[in-house]
Amino acid sequence: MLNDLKIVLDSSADLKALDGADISVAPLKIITANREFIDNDELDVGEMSDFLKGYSGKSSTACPSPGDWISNFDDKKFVFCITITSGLSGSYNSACIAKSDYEQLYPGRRVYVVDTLSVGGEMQLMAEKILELAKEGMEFDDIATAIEEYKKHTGLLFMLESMRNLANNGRVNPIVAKAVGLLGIRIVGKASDKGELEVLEKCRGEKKTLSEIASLMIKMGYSGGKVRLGHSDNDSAAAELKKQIESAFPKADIKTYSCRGLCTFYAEKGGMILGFER
Ligand code: X90
Repeated sequence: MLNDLKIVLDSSADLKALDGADISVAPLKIITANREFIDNDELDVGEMSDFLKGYSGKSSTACPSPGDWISNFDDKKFVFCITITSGLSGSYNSACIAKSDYEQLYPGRRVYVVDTLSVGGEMQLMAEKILELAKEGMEFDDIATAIEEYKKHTGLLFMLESMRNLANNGRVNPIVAKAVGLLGIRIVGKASDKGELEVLEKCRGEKKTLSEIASLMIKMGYSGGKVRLGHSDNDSAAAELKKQIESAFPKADIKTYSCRGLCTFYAEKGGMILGFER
């Protein structure tokens, strides 16, 4: 199984490598009037942010095409696609088309598409789980079943200081977004059961916001498992939150990282996105 296995994530997962697994990334794109950024290894995320800071025109994003997905399948017999929530993007749809094309073209090969109903770190947890089960020798169909079960035991919280790009691209209610920008408040939210953005709290100071996130995690069922914590140019907040979680759960497996292009575009400067087990 392991030798025949490919895990393909779209770039909203913020993953570049996974020890012991053959993974690839299908990039999303960030599009402006005069420049297009492909969210792959070549993208300089800092340079993109600087450009966007000085850019006031229209900007949007685009999900990978079915062809973008298939080109990452690498002729492998067993492929798992891990997509950003179908509630906010067409990526899942593209991956489903890629699956049916690939399976038709190469009888005997199998593709399973996981609609994570989430983004970022929660997607990483699913990739890690697939690898873990494959290493244990589990069969393809059983991994597919197990990952749907695992999905019920993971969650996603985020903190945003601006929702401008989310609102401009119709991914969140513009009235909610405006309040965040105008009042300088931070919002804390979660991925809803349908895989949409749900605002939970509005907070002022960063410190207060971080302890709010920590208590929301526990309320959602976190009890010391894995946390994959991404941030957009906010190393200090990520480190502080990690410290807070560790003080309650000294054995917690927490990794922090910088967001790639797609999440940087939507989470904007200061934003944090964390996936965790519950
Ligand atoms: O297909 C596309 O063009 C991509 C659209 C993606 C839109 C949402 C990205 C969200 C990134 C922001 C906070 C987390 C929200 C989570 C809700 C499930 C991160």
